[in-house]
Amino acid sequence: MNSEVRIQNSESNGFSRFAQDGFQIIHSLVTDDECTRLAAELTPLFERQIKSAKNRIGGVRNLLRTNPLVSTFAKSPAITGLLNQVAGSAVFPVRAIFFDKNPDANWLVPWHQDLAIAVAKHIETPGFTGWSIKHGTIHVHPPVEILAAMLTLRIHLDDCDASNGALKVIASSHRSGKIRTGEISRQTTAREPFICEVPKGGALLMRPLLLHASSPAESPHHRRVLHLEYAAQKLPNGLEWFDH
Ligand SMILES: O=C(O)CCC(=O)C(=O)O
Repeated sequence: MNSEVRIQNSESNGFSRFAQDGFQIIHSLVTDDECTRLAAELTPLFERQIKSAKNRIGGVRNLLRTNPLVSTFAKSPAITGLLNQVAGSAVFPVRAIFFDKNPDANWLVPWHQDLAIAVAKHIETPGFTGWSIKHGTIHVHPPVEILAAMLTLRIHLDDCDASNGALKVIASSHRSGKIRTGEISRQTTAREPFICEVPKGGALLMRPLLLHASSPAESPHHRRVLHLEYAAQKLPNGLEWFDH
């Protein structure tokens, strides 16, 4: 793999690069107070999950449904207003997950795209494939148009740098649509990843189709992220987003 380099991609030029690159770092989005409130609410949930899951590390899921603070935050005009502007249409939150990479939960995630959405019911529908149940919730791979219109906003509640398990991405890879496995390894060896260093209170805005991965932290301390996914359209054929 090529060595990882840091290139500039910040909101200093507005969101003009977002369509091309499929991601953008927003250096300051959430106040210190909001970070503290979210961290105080969500960290104990993650710790409880780790204790009960015994080594099975995953985020705390379904937070739009179970946590009023997250739900209110995800729907706040400050956040949706920004995302509507980037999307060019009204978006709404459909999934919220809390991740805390730390000494007890120091995972790696291989290169992938986020292809699955959570839905309320299994209704066979043309273009919807790969039905599964994850963490008790029905998931399916929707047609590429639905994924391409979605936005993911990852809000950082701690400073995150390259040594701290930052997400790495392949710029513009979202423009290839759904990428086959062999093509994923071709793109990730041929291209230099961008390491998404994000300060506390900042956020990474990205398309779910963007190739991304993360390494374990080298000097692990908390790397808390509230991961919010937004959709731009209703689902067809009576299907419904699980968390809308
Ligand atoms: O937060 C991470 O380290 C990885 C999360 C991720 O890859 C995902 O949500 O798809």
